[in-house]
Amino acid sequence: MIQPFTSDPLRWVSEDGQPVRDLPVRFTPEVLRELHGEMVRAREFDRKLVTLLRQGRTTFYAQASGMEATQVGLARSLRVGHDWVWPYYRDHALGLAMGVPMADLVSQCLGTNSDLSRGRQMPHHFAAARQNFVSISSSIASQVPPAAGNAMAQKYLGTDEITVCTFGDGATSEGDWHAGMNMAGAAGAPCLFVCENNQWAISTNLRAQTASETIHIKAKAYGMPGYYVDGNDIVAVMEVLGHVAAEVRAGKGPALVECLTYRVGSHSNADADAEKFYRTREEVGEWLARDPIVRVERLLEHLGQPVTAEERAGLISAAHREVDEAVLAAEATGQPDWRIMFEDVYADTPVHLREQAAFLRQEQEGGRA
Ligand SMILES: Cc1ncc(C[n+]2csc(CCOP(=O)(O)OP(=O)(O)O)c2C)c(N)n1
Ligand SMILES: [Mg+2]
Repeated sequence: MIQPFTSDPLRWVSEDGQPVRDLPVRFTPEVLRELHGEMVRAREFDRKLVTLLRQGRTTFYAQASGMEATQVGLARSLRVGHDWVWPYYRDHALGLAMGVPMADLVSQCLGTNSDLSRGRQMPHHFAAARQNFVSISSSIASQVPPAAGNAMAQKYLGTDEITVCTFGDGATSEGDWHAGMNMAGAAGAPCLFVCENNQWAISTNLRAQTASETIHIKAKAYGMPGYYVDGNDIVAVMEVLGHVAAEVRAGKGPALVECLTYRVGSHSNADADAEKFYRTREEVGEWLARDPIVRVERLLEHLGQPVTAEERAGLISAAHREVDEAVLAAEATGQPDWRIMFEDVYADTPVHLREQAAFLRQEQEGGRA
């Protein structure tokens, strides 16, 4: 039974890889291996992108290391390309697991000519039309009201799509979050709100963020169920999100799911190496020991189907190769030139923009820039 408003996070697999409830039959060793592979791919994507950042080949990146079970588990709980996703800036593991092409993701991070947004967005703020994955906004919680509106439209149109809206724990202190939750609740809109509670909003700990004991409890105020799940247990994430997504799809209104997890890396390059000033090494160490990837490995070991060291190394080098190839292909397309600033917005460029373009052309051709 999957109940809302539990005091402890719902869990299927303990930290040492033992099932604490019956393992649902769909989690065969083959499926668990697939999930493990996707989580390793996302983890290695982080590693490679942090390196690219340090090399100055991109200028912004926010790691999701430690949060892979939540994001990959969520990807597996939606109907990709059918449901709509209003994500936040740490959701590349979600995007990759939903089938956003590595080449598109890397191109966006590098802002090359192959980037679908042609370098206009902040790096690491991608969108994917085929996956109904809406362009990421950096403004915390700004995706929540439009996600609620999207879900209201789905209800009025009578589709069987749902909207999924993700955000961090810090986002729940924003006015936009409350406005969006309230509207979705009042309208009975099919919106699945997923809080990726990594317990920190840059340097602000959850305990300083809210006096509520948990995030999911806030759902009560908006007339929707709130679920609490161990976000480092991919089986639990998929069981709970699968169940809740089906309820939302069945017309029972919106729901909030809080996935309790942890970011083991820095918030972004904005606080790289600064995290030692706001959290202890011991705390990070405790959560490293709860690694969601290792948990699946331990479960597979328990099931008598261990992932061998060679297999793991193979997965890591395949992910590195995939990123390297995407980077080289993206960089080969070059950087967009200044003219793109004036393209793709107006069918007929207004006079003030024509004047600005002419001014810039003169600057460029005069060799001053
Ligand atoms: C409206 C707004 N205020 C402040 C910021 C600066 N800022 C960027 S990320 C962040 C923390 C968000 O934390 P959380 O929602 O928990 O997500 P996490 O980064 O932990 O995944 C803040 C305050 C912002 N981007 N937008
Ligand atoms: Mg957070």
